[in-house]
Amino acid sequence: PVAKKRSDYRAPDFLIDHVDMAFHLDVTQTRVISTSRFTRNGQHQSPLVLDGENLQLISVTINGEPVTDYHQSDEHLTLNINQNDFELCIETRINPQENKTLEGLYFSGGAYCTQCEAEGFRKITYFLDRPDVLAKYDVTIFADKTRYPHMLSNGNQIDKGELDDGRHWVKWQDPFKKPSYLFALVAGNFDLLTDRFVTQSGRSVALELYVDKGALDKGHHALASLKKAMAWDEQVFGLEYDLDIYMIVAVDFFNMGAMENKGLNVFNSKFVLADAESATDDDFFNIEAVIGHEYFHNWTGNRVTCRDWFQLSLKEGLTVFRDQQFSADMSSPVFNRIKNVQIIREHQFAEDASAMAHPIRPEEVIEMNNFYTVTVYDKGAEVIRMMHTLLGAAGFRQGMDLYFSRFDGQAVTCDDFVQAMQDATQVDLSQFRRWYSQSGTPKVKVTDSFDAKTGVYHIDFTQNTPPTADQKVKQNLHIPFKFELLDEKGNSISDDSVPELSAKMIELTSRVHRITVTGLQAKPTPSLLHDFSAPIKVDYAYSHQQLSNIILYSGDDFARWDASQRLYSRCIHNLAISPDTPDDELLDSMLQAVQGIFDIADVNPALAGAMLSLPSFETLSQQVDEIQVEALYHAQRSVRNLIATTLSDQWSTLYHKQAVVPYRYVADDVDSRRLRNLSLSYLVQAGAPQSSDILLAQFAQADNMTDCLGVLKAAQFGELKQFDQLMEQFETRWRHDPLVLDKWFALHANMERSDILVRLPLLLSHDKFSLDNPNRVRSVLGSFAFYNVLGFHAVDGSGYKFLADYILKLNSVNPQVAARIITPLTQWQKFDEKRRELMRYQLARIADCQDLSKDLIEKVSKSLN
Ligand code: DPP
Ligand code: ZN
Repeated sequence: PVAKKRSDYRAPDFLIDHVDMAFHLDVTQTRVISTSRFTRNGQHQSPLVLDGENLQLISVTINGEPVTDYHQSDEHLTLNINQNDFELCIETRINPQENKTLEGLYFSGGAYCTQCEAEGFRKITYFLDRPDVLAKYDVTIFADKTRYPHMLSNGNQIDKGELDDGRHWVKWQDPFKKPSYLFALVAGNFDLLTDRFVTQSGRSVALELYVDKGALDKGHHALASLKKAMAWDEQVFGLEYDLDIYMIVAVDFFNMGAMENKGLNVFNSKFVLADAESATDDDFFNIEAVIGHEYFHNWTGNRVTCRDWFQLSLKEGLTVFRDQQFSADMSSPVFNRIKNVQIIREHQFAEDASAMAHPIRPEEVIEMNNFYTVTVYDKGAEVIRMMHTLLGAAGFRQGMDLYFSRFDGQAVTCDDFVQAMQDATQVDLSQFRRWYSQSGTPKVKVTDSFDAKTGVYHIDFTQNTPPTADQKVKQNLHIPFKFELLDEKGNSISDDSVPELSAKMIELTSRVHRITVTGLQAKPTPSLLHDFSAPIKVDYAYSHQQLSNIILYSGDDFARWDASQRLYSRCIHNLAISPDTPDDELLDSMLQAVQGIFDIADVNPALAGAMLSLPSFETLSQQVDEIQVEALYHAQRSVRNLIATTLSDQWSTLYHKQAVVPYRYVADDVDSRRLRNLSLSYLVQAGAPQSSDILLAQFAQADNMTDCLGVLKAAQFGELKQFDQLMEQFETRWRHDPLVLDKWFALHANMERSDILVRLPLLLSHDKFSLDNPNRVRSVLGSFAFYNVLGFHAVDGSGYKFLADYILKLNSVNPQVAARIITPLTQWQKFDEKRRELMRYQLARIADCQDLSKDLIEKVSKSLN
């Protein structure tokens, strides 16, 4: 396969302004008749080249006349046409039941549904399947009335009827022009939850949530979240919903989280269904976030869409930023910010360090599905956030308003977005644009010096972006860097003659930036990168004491958390390097800091919950040049053990302080449950007296999944003998609930036990395991490969081989999911030589496979380069 390049963009040769589609649904033989009005775009004689894959072509007519002069290949249908305006009617046949890729039209648990982003529409009919061809759609669906009472598509239902043979039909019309990737069709027999939302201008919108039969009670949180999102977008961005109906359908078989099809979102049921018993606080949180995300796409994605797929971050980075702001407003801002940053540090930095490194606007793509990445999404959101920081909330809003007034109804580029931000505010973003074209994790090295005699303090910020696999030469970036200087009492130092100090922000643009402050009594403590104001790494040689000061006194809660993480990281890396000669002074100051955090728990439980958690193995990995797996893993455990045992009384107090109240998903209770389960896990790890009684009591009494899963995780991590028995009980109780069973599978796959590679095959032969179901695959193989450190990285390579074996099986079932779970193998660069070789060996094995999907070819070949 050949890569497409961003620089090769050409406007389409033809445009389509209207499509009329008829679907005669049949499990193996669905007929699709699409009639489109085409116009030639510009002066040229080029043929019409339509995209299409896995389609059985039945007939083609132009302006009602049958056509036989066409050329068909695996990916295209080419027609020589003289007319400039014409109507093309194409009938194709497709097989939804055989479609395990879950792209195009497929079957999920007895219902038909579609997934067209990025390039799935071409598996439904021959079309100009590219986001810059915007058309109006009329869609008529025919199917058996008893089995498929609900038949949905985008827009408004305008007609319906019945046929003599037991089938019925429904006609939908979408008044908005849209690209084919936003097309959706669903047919099935669902339970339906309805509600209304009245917009700020007084229009009443019908809200409809379609779920599996019997799951109605689990839909309320999703629907409430939708209403919150609709109100929030009006308040914060002045954006109102534009159709009379908004539908969401939950399905069990879905490659992604959810899809923002115009007026008809299709969701992975994981991001819809929740009740106290079966869903955790995190599930409730994620549902609200994803419902918000897809809703916000209605403006940032649907009304203004992408010109080509290289511009994906135009809609995704912006919409992730919007959903992050929404979540922050709905719960704890600092906790949310920490979550966002953890994703960047665990996964995005790892992507930058791998062969898959790419800028948020990629330059070259073989399979577009491979670019729905943490870089495009999450770093993309950080880039939007930096603009928000540079322009201020009001300036950002002006930029958004201009963006919509300029581009509503169009397919545009990232440059268009930045230009609107710049034109609305007159802030010069020319250097800032490099964030779109430059890949990699920038580093800012901070050094300082203080002259006690003169009271003069210099602090230098030096930026540098190390080369990445895709790009050797890097330029200086425009980096908003928030910070403050603390005096020895912990007060923020102000000095009107130093504008960066008053603004608490430096805009780094050149390689080195120096600030000088005079008249100081003592060397200050720089508290750096407040609120993670840029997606970068910061290097400064903090003393232990300085870190403790920041934890206690910084005005920025994010910085306080970050300092706690630095202190833990330092202890862990130290111990990993010299396990036999621990730095007692360092460990003492860390333990003292933790003592202090217990006090924070009373006033800011959300912050304390985050501060009492150690950095993950993935985060720690990004802090070193070469990962020493066992040493790092055991050092992390030892430090945790030290905190658990030394402070076991405090953990016990913290545990018992958390009142057990009937489950509600509200911020205070969520924070309290987090502290309770964190304490439980430390108590169990310390083997504290009564800890297993406490644990068993919590398991027996919990009225909610958060506390129940808290027990299982603590028992798993603490390697309690009761673990297996609890898991058995859990399985018996939840076998019928696929989403809960996924948690059970994941807990097994995460177990750091020497016999994990004996247990995994048992899991995969479990009667509820299926390679066809992406959630199940992710919960077993994904959890193992991403999070089972010792198992996956077993020195004999057995973990790598195990993953590779399953990737090869998955290749022919669902390439998109296969290409996602291969990610940990592609990140071999930072491991020791032996592991690098073993990982590359498995990649080479995969590369040798016949019939490898484009998705895997792209990732494997890049990784082996
Ligand atoms: N459904 C995916 C998302 O919303 C792709 N658009 O991010
Ligand atoms: Zn999205």
